[in-house]
Amino acid sequence: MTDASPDSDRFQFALARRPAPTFGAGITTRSGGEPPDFAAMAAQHRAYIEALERLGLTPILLDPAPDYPDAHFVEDTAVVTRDLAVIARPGAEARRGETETVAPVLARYRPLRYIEPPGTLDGGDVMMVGRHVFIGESARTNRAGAEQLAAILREVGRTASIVPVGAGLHLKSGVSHIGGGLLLMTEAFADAEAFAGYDRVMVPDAEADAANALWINGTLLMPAGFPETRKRVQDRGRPVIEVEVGEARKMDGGLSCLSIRF
Ligand code: CIR
Repeated sequence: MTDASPDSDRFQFALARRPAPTFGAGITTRSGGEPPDFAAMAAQHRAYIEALERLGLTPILLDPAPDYPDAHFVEDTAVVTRDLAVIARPGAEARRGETETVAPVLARYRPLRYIEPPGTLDGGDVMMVGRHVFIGESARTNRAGAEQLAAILREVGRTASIVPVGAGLHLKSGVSHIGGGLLLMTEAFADAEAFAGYDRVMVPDAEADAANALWINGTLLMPAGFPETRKRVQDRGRPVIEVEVGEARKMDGGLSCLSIRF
């Protein structure tokens, strides 16, 4: 197990992007059920930003990008640490242009580095636990992208390891750090070698979407509607705030995807 000091847990800013009315044209593996509803998405996004503000974060809001219907899932476009911002190279080609409006904004806060071809990397695959960074090798993040990020992070004194993501879109679709080295995870990651030795809270199969949660300044921001998971994390002493992200879930997104905390 690696150092789980709270280094990665105190945040000042949240970079986010208002959703565009085209959001329902984004990439999704879900089918059937209620179609995406823009008014509901906009309201849920507003409530999400308000929750981040309640947790002490100052929002930095980007304009909607109607030509990129997934662009409000801004987490995938960059990885930000105390020392630098790494502009990602999203694995879905249709999303690559999203970084162009993110980079100049992050450049005001951090020196920039870039993931270069043939590397691909989505921020949703990057989970920080203290000074250690887990990088998911997934359908979106390839080995070259993961290795580039690991090398950049090593330059600024972090350690990194690459974790195969066999289930779900991104690493953080199935596992989240919820403070003090405690991980919240689905059964799909229960036997992952990378997490052996880490204390964990298991998410029941029926609540798998609850695994994407955000530990922010001493409070766990959780998606609404997962009572068993909520109880399990509260039993481990984590204060919880819930927000409704049902519209983002229709598009394979969750809580973490909607912002970059730094
Ligand atoms: C996509 O497929 O790229 C978007 N519809 C969802 C991205 C979710 N992002 C995340 O989990 N970090």
